[in-house]
Amino acid sequence: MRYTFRSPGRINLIGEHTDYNGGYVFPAAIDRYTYLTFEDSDKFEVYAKHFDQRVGFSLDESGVEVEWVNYVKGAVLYVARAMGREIEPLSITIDGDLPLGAGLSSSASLLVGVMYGVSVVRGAGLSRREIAKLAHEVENDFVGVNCGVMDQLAVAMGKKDAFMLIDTLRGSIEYIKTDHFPVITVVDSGVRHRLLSGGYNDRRFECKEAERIVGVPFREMTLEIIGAKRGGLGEVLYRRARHVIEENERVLRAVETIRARNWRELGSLLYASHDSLKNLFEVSIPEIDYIVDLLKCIEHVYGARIMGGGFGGSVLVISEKVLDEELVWLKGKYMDRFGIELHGYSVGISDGVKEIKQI
Ligand code: GAF
Repeated sequence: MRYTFRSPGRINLIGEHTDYNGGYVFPAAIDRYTYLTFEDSDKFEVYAKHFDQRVGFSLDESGVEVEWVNYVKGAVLYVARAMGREIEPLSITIDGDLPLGAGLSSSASLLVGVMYGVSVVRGAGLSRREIAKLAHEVENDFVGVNCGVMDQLAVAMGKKDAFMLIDTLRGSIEYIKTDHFPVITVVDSGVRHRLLSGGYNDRRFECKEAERIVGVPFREMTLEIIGAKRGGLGEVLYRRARHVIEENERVLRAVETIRARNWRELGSLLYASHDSLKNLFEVSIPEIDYIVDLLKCIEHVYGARIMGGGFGGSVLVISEKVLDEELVWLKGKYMDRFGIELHGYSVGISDGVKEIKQI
């Protein structure tokens, strides 16, 4: 038997660097996918069309030299562990149209896709939430990327035409429908971020430090509380804490603007989030700031901001109309300034991981 699954990427409308601080995030799965095919085999092996690489692996605890294979190996290993027994070998083929390293969670898409596929094909019967949780564990403990849980939840539990208001403290998810939502465009800066080597782990550490010094968890912090501790925190940690507090508030306001279909107001929140990620959390880069500044000049753009972990990746844009000649203009300006090819494409909101074929 041959089974095929598709696992989406994700966008995050607003709520950045809040998921590992017990805060709110507001992601959605998108119609850019990793496709995974599973077949019985006499050994575990994976072929990735992106890299034209075929690698065999065993299900021991050791890491593999080829970095991307660790995602696959870790995913299979953790499902086998959850089942509490050995599983029959599989040959896995990976393909897709989800750009890698562009801030659209290609790694969570791969992890969740492999886990969901193995779970179905080998009868583990894991729920989507269990898969998201296990995928998060693989990324943290097996691959060694200290990310939060937003991406795995979005990829595993996304629903067509709905954003997900996730409270990472309680683990609750509320689906907010997107009828008449503006056009969503992803503008890829072409600058590749790497969570492992980037400043992401530094930010996590700084947030922990801020919490320790203030003495209350982020969700109980207010601007007054951190203002009173500003001396102890120092300017850098004060800025980090202020971003997290205000970003959580922005997520909740964003939900209200969607309910009221107030797209200008939602756009302002996106711009405010960008300013905060640039000036307070300091995870933006000049290339991305340039793109956001140019987008501000386009009348029918409601808002834009850097998306994901930062230090590269993509800009999320919401606009009244599809960006067309505006993208050509952006591309030209960006090439002149940085000598980098820019790519922009509109995305739709999709279901989470699912099986698409069995032959
Ligand atoms: C990356 C991480 F994987 C997420 O968990 C989240 O922290 C995000 O950066 C920042 O909001 O995508």
